[in-house]
Amino acid sequence: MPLPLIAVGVAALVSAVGAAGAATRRYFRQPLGVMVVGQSLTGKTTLLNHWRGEWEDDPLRTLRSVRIAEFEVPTKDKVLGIERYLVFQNVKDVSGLDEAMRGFLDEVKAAAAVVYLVNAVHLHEEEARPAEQPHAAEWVRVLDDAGRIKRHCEKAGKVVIGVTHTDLDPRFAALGPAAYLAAVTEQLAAVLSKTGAGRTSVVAGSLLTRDSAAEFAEAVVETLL
Ligand SMILES: Nc1nc2c(ncn2[C@@H]2O[C@H](COP(=O)(O)OP(=O)(O)OP(=O)(O)O)[C@@H](O)[C@H]2O)c(=O)[nH]1
Ligand SMILES: [Mg+2]
Repeated sequence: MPLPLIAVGVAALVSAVGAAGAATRRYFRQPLGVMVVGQSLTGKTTLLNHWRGEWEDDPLRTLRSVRIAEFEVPTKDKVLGIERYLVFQNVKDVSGLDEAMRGFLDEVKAAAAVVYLVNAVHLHEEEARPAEQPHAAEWVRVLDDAGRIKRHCEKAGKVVIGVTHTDLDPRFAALGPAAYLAAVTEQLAAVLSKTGAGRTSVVAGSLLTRDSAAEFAEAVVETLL
Protein backbone atom coordinates (compact mmCIF):
# COMPACT_ATOMS: atom_id res chain seq x y z
CA MET A 1 0.00 0.00 0.00
CA PRO A 2 1.51 3.33 -0.96
CA LEU A 3 2.22 6.09 1.46
CA PRO A 4 -0.60 8.65 1.28
CA LEU A 5 0.84 11.94 0.35
CA ILE A 6 -0.73 15.29 0.95
CA ALA A 7 1.75 18.04 0.74
CA VAL A 8 4.97 17.80 -1.09
CA GLY A 9 6.83 20.96 -1.50
CA VAL A 10 10.05 22.76 -1.38
CA ALA A 11 9.64 25.03 1.59
CA ALA A 12 12.12 27.71 2.41
CA LEU A 13 12.75 28.86 5.89
CA VAL A 14 13.06 32.61 6.01
CA SER A 15 14.36 34.41 9.01
CA ALA A 16 13.82 38.11 9.41
CA VAL A 17 16.48 39.64 11.58
CA GLY A 18 16.51 43.28 12.50
CA ALA A 19 17.14 45.60 15.40
CA ALA A 20 14.01 47.09 16.97
CA GLY A 21 13.00 50.20 15.12
CA ALA A 22 15.48 49.63 12.33
CA ALA A 23 14.18 50.48 8.87
CA THR A 24 15.99 47.60 7.22
CA ARG A 25 15.86 43.90 7.89
CA ARG A 26 18.20 41.15 6.84
CA TYR A 27 16.70 37.91 5.51
CA PHE A 28 18.20 34.54 4.85
CA ARG A 29 16.51 31.67 3.08
CA GLN A 30 17.11 28.09 3.97
CA PRO A 31 15.40 25.61 1.62
CA LEU A 32 13.44 22.93 3.42
CA GLY A 33 11.40 20.18 1.75
CA VAL A 34 8.29 19.37 3.81
CA MET A 35 5.79 16.54 3.40
CA VAL A 36 2.47 16.32 5.23
CA VAL A 37 1.15 12.78 5.11
CA GLY A 38 -1.40 10.61 6.88
CA GLN A 39 -4.31 8.35 6.13
CA SER A 40 -7.73 9.71 5.22
CA LEU A 41 -9.63 11.98 7.59
CA THR A 42 -6.66 12.68 9.82
CA GLY A 43 -6.90 16.45 9.22
CA LYS A 44 -4.32 17.13 6.49
CA THR A 45 -6.51 19.52 4.49
CA THR A 46 -7.71 21.23 7.67
CA LEU A 47 -4.11 21.81 8.80
CA LEU A 48 -3.07 23.14 5.39
CA ASN A 49 -6.14 25.40 5.24
CA HIS A 50 -5.31 26.80 8.64
CA TRP A 51 -1.71 27.52 7.67
CA ARG A 52 -3.03 29.31 4.58
CA GLY A 53 -5.39 31.45 6.64
CA GLU A 54 -8.44 29.71 5.24
CA TRP A 55 -10.98 27.89 7.33
CA GLU A 56 -13.77 25.46 6.49
CA ASP A 57 -15.68 23.72 9.27
CA ASP A 58 -16.01 20.60 7.19
CA PRO A 59 -13.60 20.50 4.23
CA LEU A 60 -14.38 18.24 1.32
CA ARG A 61 -12.37 15.06 1.17
CA THR A 62 -9.38 15.36 -1.10
CA LEU A 63 -10.12 13.01 -3.97
CA ARG A 64 -7.71 14.45 -6.51
CA SER A 65 -4.45 16.17 -5.74
CA VAL A 66 -4.78 19.94 -5.63
CA ARG A 67 -1.86 22.26 -6.28
CA ILE A 68 -1.73 25.15 -3.83
CA ALA A 69 -0.04 28.51 -4.42
CA GLU A 70 2.95 29.40 -2.27
CA PHE A 71 2.13 30.46 1.26
CA GLU A 72 4.12 31.32 4.34
CA VAL A 73 3.47 30.65 8.00
CA PRO A 74 4.72 33.24 10.49
CA THR A 75 6.08 32.06 13.80
CA LYS A 76 8.15 33.44 16.62
CA ASP A 77 11.63 32.13 17.31
CA LYS A 78 11.45 31.87 21.08
CA VAL A 79 15.22 31.64 21.53
CA LEU A 80 16.17 34.60 19.33
CA GLY A 81 12.92 36.52 19.91
CA ILE A 82 12.42 37.27 16.22
CA GLU A 83 9.71 36.63 13.64
CA ARG A 84 10.42 33.72 11.34
CA TYR A 85 8.50 32.48 8.32
CA LEU A 86 8.11 28.94 7.10
CA VAL A 87 7.52 29.30 3.38
CA PHE A 88 5.73 26.45 1.62
CA GLN A 89 6.16 26.29 -2.13
CA ASN A 90 4.82 23.84 -4.74
CA VAL A 91 2.48 22.30 -2.19
CA LYS A 92 0.06 19.60 -3.24
CA ASP A 93 -2.89 18.49 -1.16
CA VAL A 94 -3.42 14.82 -1.95
CA SER A 95 -5.98 12.36 -0.64
CA GLY A 96 -5.06 9.97 2.14
CA LEU A 97 -6.37 7.33 -0.25
CA ASP A 98 -4.01 8.44 -2.98
CA GLU A 99 -2.27 5.49 -4.52
CA ALA A 100 0.16 7.36 -6.75
CA MET A 101 3.13 7.30 -4.48
CA ARG A 102 5.43 6.38 -7.31
CA GLY A 103 4.69 9.73 -8.87
CA PHE A 104 6.00 11.51 -5.77
CA LEU A 105 8.79 9.18 -4.79
CA ASP A 106 11.54 11.63 -5.70
CA GLU A 107 10.03 14.31 -3.44
CA VAL A 108 9.39 11.76 -0.72
CA LYS A 109 13.01 10.71 -0.80
CA ALA A 110 14.26 14.29 -0.90
CA ALA A 111 12.07 15.55 1.97
CA ALA A 112 13.97 17.29 4.75
CA ALA A 113 11.00 17.12 7.12
CA VAL A 114 7.91 14.92 7.42
CA VAL A 115 4.65 15.68 9.23
CA TYR A 116 2.68 12.47 9.73
CA LEU A 117 -0.85 12.90 11.07
CA VAL A 118 -2.54 10.23 13.20
CA ASN A 119 -6.19 10.30 14.31
CA ALA A 120 -6.38 9.97 18.12
CA VAL A 121 -9.59 7.97 17.76
CA HIS A 122 -7.54 5.18 16.17
CA LEU A 123 -5.06 5.32 19.04
CA HIS A 124 -7.83 5.11 21.62
CA GLU A 125 -9.47 2.20 19.79
CA GLU A 126 -6.15 0.36 19.75
CA GLU A 127 -5.65 0.92 23.46
CA ALA A 128 -9.19 -0.25 24.27
CA ARG A 129 -8.95 -3.29 21.95
CA PRO A 130 -9.58 -6.60 23.76
CA ALA A 131 -6.52 -8.85 23.46
CA GLU A 132 -8.45 -11.50 21.52
CA GLN A 133 -9.49 -9.01 18.82
CA PRO A 134 -7.18 -8.36 15.87
CA HIS A 135 -5.60 -4.94 15.39
CA ALA A 136 -7.79 -2.51 13.45
CA ALA A 137 -6.71 -1.73 9.90
CA GLU A 138 -6.09 1.92 10.84
CA TRP A 139 -3.51 1.00 13.50
CA VAL A 140 -1.80 -1.46 11.15
CA ARG A 141 -1.65 1.33 8.57
CA VAL A 142 0.05 3.67 11.06
CA LEU A 143 2.75 1.05 11.69
CA ASP A 144 3.11 0.37 7.96
CA ASP A 145 3.39 4.07 7.17
CA ALA A 146 6.11 4.39 9.82
CA GLY A 147 8.01 1.67 7.96
CA ARG A 148 7.55 3.59 4.70
CA ILE A 149 8.87 6.77 6.31
CA LYS A 150 11.88 4.79 7.53
CA ARG A 151 12.53 3.33 4.07
CA HIS A 152 11.90 6.37 1.93
CA CYS A 153 12.65 9.37 4.11
CA GLU A 154 16.24 8.69 5.05
CA LYS A 155 17.19 12.30 4.38
CA ALA A 156 14.52 13.82 6.60
CA GLY A 157 16.15 15.47 9.59
CA LYS A 158 12.83 15.86 11.39
CA VAL A 159 9.70 13.76 11.62
CA VAL A 160 6.67 15.18 13.45
CA ILE A 161 3.96 12.72 14.46
CA GLY A 162 0.90 14.96 14.78
CA VAL A 163 -1.90 13.34 16.78
CA THR A 164 -5.18 15.07 15.80
CA HIS A 165 -8.79 14.66 17.00
CA THR A 166 -7.74 14.70 20.65
CA ASP A 167 -11.20 16.20 21.39
CA LEU A 168 -12.62 12.76 20.52
CA ASP A 169 -10.20 10.77 22.69
CA PRO A 170 -11.62 10.50 26.24
CA ARG A 171 -8.09 10.11 27.61
CA PHE A 172 -7.34 13.75 26.71
CA ALA A 173 -10.00 15.17 29.05
CA ALA A 174 -9.12 12.64 31.75
CA LEU A 175 -5.34 13.17 31.70
CA GLY A 176 -4.86 16.76 30.57
CA PRO A 177 -2.49 17.86 27.78
CA ALA A 178 0.92 16.99 29.27
CA ALA A 179 0.05 13.52 30.61
CA TYR A 180 -1.91 12.78 27.44
CA LEU A 181 1.09 13.64 25.28
CA ALA A 182 3.26 11.35 27.42
CA ALA A 183 0.68 8.55 27.13
CA VAL A 184 0.33 8.70 23.34
CA THR A 185 4.09 9.07 22.91
CA GLU A 186 4.50 5.84 24.86
CA GLN A 187 1.76 4.20 22.82
CA LEU A 188 3.56 5.24 19.64
CA ALA A 189 6.89 3.77 20.78
CA ALA A 190 6.89 1.20 17.95
CA VAL A 191 6.27 3.99 15.44
CA LEU A 192 9.07 6.14 16.84
CA SER A 193 11.49 3.25 16.77
CA LYS A 194 10.76 2.83 13.05
CA THR A 195 10.89 6.51 12.11
CA GLY A 196 13.90 7.08 14.38
CA ALA A 197 13.43 8.32 17.93
CA GLY A 198 16.31 10.81 17.56
CA ARG A 199 14.61 12.78 14.78
CA THR A 200 10.96 12.22 15.73
CA SER A 201 8.75 14.41 17.95
CA VAL A 202 5.12 13.89 18.90
CA VAL A 203 2.63 16.78 18.99
CA ALA A 204 -1.02 16.31 20.00
CA GLY A 205 -4.04 18.55 19.57
CA SER A 206 -7.35 19.20 17.92
CA LEU A 207 -8.25 20.84 14.63
CA LEU A 208 -11.92 21.08 15.60
CA THR A 209 -12.02 24.85 16.17
CA ARG A 210 -9.97 27.69 14.76
CA ASP A 211 -8.41 28.36 18.16
CA SER A 212 -7.42 24.78 18.83
CA ALA A 213 -6.19 24.43 15.24
CA ALA A 214 -4.01 27.53 15.70
CA GLU A 215 -2.40 25.98 18.77
CA PHE A 216 -1.78 22.67 17.03
CA ALA A 217 -0.50 24.23 13.80
CA GLU A 218 1.91 26.48 15.72
CA ALA A 219 3.21 23.51 17.73
CA VAL A 220 3.95 21.66 14.49
CA VAL A 221 5.77 24.65 12.99
CA GLU A 222 7.83 25.16 16.14
CA THR A 223 8.89 21.53 15.96
CA LEU A 224 9.84 21.92 12.29
CA LEU A 225 12.03 24.96 12.79
N1 LIG B 1 -13.41 16.57 15.90
C1 LIG B 1 -12.37 16.84 15.08
N2 LIG B 1 -12.57 16.89 13.75
C2 LIG B 1 -11.50 17.13 12.96
C3 LIG B 1 -10.20 17.33 13.46
N3 LIG B 1 -9.35 17.52 12.42
C4 LIG B 1 -10.11 17.46 11.31
N4 LIG B 1 -11.41 17.22 11.62
C5 LIG B 1 -12.51 17.00 10.72
O1 LIG B 1 -12.27 15.73 10.13
C6 LIG B 1 -12.69 15.73 8.78
C7 LIG B 1 -11.52 15.34 7.89
O2 LIG B 1 -10.54 16.37 7.88
P1 LIG B 1 -9.65 16.65 6.60
O3 LIG B 1 -8.77 17.78 6.93
O4 LIG B 1 -10.49 16.75 5.38
O5 LIG B 1 -8.82 15.27 6.53
P2 LIG B 1 -7.81 14.77 5.40
O6 LIG B 1 -6.70 14.10 6.13
O7 LIG B 1 -7.45 15.89 4.50
O8 LIG B 1 -8.68 13.67 4.64
P3 LIG B 1 -8.55 13.14 3.11
O9 LIG B 1 -8.58 14.34 2.22
O10 LIG B 1 -9.74 12.26 2.93
O11 LIG B 1 -7.25 12.38 3.02
C8 LIG B 1 -13.25 17.11 8.50
O12 LIG B 1 -14.65 17.07 8.70
C9 LIG B 1 -12.60 17.98 9.57
O13 LIG B 1 -13.39 19.11 9.89
C10 LIG B 1 -10.02 17.28 14.90
O14 LIG B 1 -8.91 17.41 15.44
N5 LIG B 1 -11.14 17.01 15.63
MG1 LIG C 1 -7.75 16.19 2.47
